[in-house]
Order: sequence, then structure tokens, then C-alpha cells
Amino acid sequence: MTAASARHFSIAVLPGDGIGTEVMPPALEVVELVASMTGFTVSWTEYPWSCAYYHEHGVMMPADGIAQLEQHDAILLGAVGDPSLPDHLSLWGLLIPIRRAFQQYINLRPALLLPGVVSPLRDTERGIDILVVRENSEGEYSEVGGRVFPGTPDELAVQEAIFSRKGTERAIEFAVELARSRSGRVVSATKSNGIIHSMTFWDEVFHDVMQRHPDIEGRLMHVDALAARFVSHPHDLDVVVGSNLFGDILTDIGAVIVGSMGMAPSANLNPAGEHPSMFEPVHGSAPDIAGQGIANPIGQIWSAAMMLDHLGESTAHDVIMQAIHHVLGETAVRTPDLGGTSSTSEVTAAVMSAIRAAGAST
Ligand code: GGG
Repeated sequence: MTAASARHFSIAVLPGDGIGTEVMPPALEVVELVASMTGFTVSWTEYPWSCAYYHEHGVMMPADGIAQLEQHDAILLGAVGDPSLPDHLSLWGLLIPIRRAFQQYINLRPALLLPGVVSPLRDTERGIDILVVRENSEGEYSEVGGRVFPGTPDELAVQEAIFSRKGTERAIEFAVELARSRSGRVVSATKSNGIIHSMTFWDEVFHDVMQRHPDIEGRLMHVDALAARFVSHPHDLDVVVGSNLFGDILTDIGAVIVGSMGMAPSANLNPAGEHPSMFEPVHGSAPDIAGQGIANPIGQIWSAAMMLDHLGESTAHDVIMQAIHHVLGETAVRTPDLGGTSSTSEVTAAVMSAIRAAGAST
């Protein structure tokens, strides 16, 4: 990573596949606008690494891909995956190597119900504002294991999950610090009744961390009960911390209860700032709607706003978020996933116009 000169940022752009290539231009357009309004500059370097790239080159990114990305202050990613390639090849060929090489051990995923958005849940009067901290570098996402007797009736597969004290502790510590700035409560997702080695270890580390923070209320919940709680009592939840797999599953629930997978943002953070962090919507490449111009750009725009906040441009972040609030809360402009009829470009235009209007009135 280069030393970011004052208020200029070099950003690596990986649109990826499917709707990733459709929602990325809106996010760049929005960032350019807030940059010009709030006084910073951005240079974009686009990398075509994707399933299409794989079909041409046999790899998701070149051998020096990580070194190329390291030159940038942050990475903005769209979506990766295509039916023409098994998902584990695209995920392990691009996203996971980036997360691990850059020690992006926190995946921060907000589930926030915005005004004007209809949740599938009946009772949302008390709001939904959950922040999930997903451990992002180890856990169940592991290449340790293998197959024995392939292609025979005795075939078997072994998949090991890896939980280190360091990796578990730093994810829980991160969640505790977040909780301190919010409700003071953390719920930890476990399943130690069934998964008796790694999850009892996770619980033990959670207890150890909580002992160091007596001001924070910590609670362990089995992930099945917690998943149900996301649906039955989302207003009771604030900061939730979970392993790589549990965090991934809980955040899909989080995304749909606040209206749509198309809106959920995420940040893959290297908290020490030694390497670039990566920002991407929770949604995938959605081949079913790709090419129709109806993908919701808000997840990508919101992810870009999280990137700006991470880079220290909190005013720009707030301007974007206010514009999103305005479009959803005050207008009927929304894509079909939110029950509307607007296109990707109409939603983008509405966000841009709300940003301009906010700029004109200050
Ligand atoms: N924008 C997110 C995306 O493309 N995700 C693809 C995927 O398979 N992600 C799995 C994961 O985040 O663990």
C-alpha cells in the first residue's frame, strides 16, 4: 500500500461478474461527485479479474495480482461468480486469497432498516440496526482436508475448520470495541453443543475476552437460535460476532430482513491499516437478472461509502448515506427487488441528484 497523499486515494476496482459490472459504474460516479464536493481526489485502476478472465487465462487473477493490488489504498469489488465456473474456483481464486494476503480478518456487515424500505417482517416498529462482525480469515473456510478413494463406493471427504486463538480473539475484540461505541452489548454465535472442539474453543476465547471488558454485556447464543432471533426479535440485537461461516449465513438473513440482498454493504477490513481493505456488496453476481439493467446499485454505493469512511472521508460517507436515505424515504424510485420499477441508472440518477441537492443547500 502506498502512503496516501493528503486526500488523494488510489483505488483498485474489480467489477467481477454479472451484475457486479452493472453496479460498479454507479458507485464510481457517486464517489466522483462527493469527491468534487468535499475536496478529495480519486484515481481508479480497473482490473478485469473475473470468471471471464479465468476462461481466458486459466486463473482468476495473475500470479502478481496481490502485488498489483497492494499498490492501492483500497479495493472496491463488485461480485464474483458465474454458472460457467464452479463457485469454489472463483471464490478461492480471487476473494479468499485477497482477504488472506491482506489480513482482512474482519468482515463488517451492517443490517440497517432504512426509511421507506419494507421489511418482510411484520413488526419493525422498533427498527433494525444490527452490525455483524464476521471472522474473515479462517474458521470453516479452510483448504485443509481432502478426499479419499475418489470415484469409488468408499469415497469420503474430510474438511477441517481452523480456529486459532489469535484469529478468534481479534474478531471478538473488534466486536467488543464496536459494542462500546453502540449499545454495549455483544452476542456471539456458537454451536458448541454440537461442534465440540472448535466451538467450545470459540466460547472459551469469548469468555476470556469478555472478562477483560466488564463494561460490555456478552452473550453466547447457538447460531440456530440466533438465526431465529434475527427474524423474531431483530430489534433486540446490536453487535453480533460469528465465525466465517456463521457470519456469512447470518448476514444473508440480515440483508433480507432489512429489505433486500441488493442493498447490503460489507467491508473486509485490515484493521491495522498495513494492507488495503476491500469493500463489496454482500450480494453475488445474480446471473438471473444480469444484463437487464435492473440490479439495485445501493449495496455497491453503500460499500463505496464505507470505503470512504475507512479512508477518513467521513463527511463524504455521510453525504452518500443521507442521499440514500432521501431516495428511499422520500421518493418512489427503487429497483424491482424493493418492489419498484426503476432501473439501475434511474436509482443512480436519484442518488446523484439528492447529493447535488444536499450540496446546493449547504
Ligand atoms: N460481492 C460478494 C460476492 O461476489 N460474493 C461471492 C461469494 O461467493 N462470496 C462468499 C463469501 O463472501 O464468503
